[in-house]
Amino acid sequence: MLPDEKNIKEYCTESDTKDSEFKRIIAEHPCYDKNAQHKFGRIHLPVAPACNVQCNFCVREFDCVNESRPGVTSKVLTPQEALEKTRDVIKEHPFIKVIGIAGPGDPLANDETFETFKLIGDEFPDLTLCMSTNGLYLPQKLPELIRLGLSTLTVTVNAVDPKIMEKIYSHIIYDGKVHKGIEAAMIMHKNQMEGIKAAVDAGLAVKINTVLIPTINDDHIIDIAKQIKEMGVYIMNVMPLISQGAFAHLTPPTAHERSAIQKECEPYVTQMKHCRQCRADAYGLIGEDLSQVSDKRRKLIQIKT
Ligand code: CLF
Ligand code: SF4
Repeated sequence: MLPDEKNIKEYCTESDTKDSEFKRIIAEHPCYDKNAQHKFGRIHLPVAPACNVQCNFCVREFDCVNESRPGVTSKVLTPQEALEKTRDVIKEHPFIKVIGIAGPGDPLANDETFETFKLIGDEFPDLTLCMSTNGLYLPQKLPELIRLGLSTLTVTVNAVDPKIMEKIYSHIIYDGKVHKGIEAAMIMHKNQMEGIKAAVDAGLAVKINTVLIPTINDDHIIDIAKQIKEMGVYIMNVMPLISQGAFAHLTPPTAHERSAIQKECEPYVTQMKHCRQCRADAYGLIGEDLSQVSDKRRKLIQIKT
C-alpha cells in the first residue's frame, strides 16, 4: 500500500528533526567536530573498572599524576558519586555538553555504566551521552544503551583481520569463558562488526579509535578505513601506541608516520586529528584537562580486572 500524503509529510518531518538533532550533537561534541573542541567540553565518569579483554598494550594498575592516557583514573566512582560530580562540574563549567564513560576498564563489562547513564539521563536530558568500548559485548548491550539515550559511540578497532587481531589481544572473556588466539580474535571481530553496523543503523554517530602499532597493524590501518567507510562510520581516530605491557618493547610511531597514515585514510573516512588520549576521569575542554589541575593528591588504586 502506498503511504498517503499525510504519512509522507509526517515521515519527512520526523526525519528532518532527527537529522538536525544529529547535526547539533556533532557540532557540540569536542571529539567529533574539531571546531567544537575550543567551545564545548566533556566529562568522563570513571565508573567502569572491570575489563573483559586484555590488550597487549594496556596496563591499568597504577595511577600516575604524570600520566595522561586512556585507562587511567585517580578514583573509581559509584554511579551516585558520578551523578554528584556531574552536578558540581556542570554547574561550574556549563560549556560541558558531553558525558562520557571511557573506563578505566571496558564500560560494557560494568553494570555501573548503565546505572550511571540512567541517573544522568534522567537529570540532564539535554546532555549528550557518549561511550567508548572494545565492542566485545556491543551486539548484546546496544539495545539497552539506545534505551538509555546514548547518541555517540566509540569502538576501538585495531584490525579487521583476525590474524592481525590475535597479535593484539592476549585473551578475551566471553560468555564466562577465556578465549585465546585466533578463536578470541574471531569472536572479537564478529562482535565488533555486528555491533558497529547495528549502532550506525540505529542512528548513532559512531567513531572508530584505532591504535597504530608499528610492526603489528601499521600496514593494515588503510584496510580498517576502507571497511568502516562501507559501514557508515562517522569519523576515525588513529591513536599512537603508548608502549607498555607486552608491547613495551615496540617503538611508538612518530608524529610524521601517524599523519602519513591519516592522510592515506582521509579519502575513505574523516580523520580526527585533535585527540589528547584523555584519562578516564578527564573533564573540561579536551586540550585542558581540569582533573589534572584540581585533583592533585592521587593515590595508588587497585583496579578490578
Ligand atoms: Fe570521551 Fe571518547 Fe566520548 Fe570523547 S574522549 S568517550 S569520544 S567524550 Fe576524545 Fe579523549 Fe580522544 Fe577519546 S580526546 S581519548 S577521542
Ligand atoms: Fe585496557 Fe581498554 Fe584493552 Fe580493556 S579494552 S585491556 S581497558 S585498553
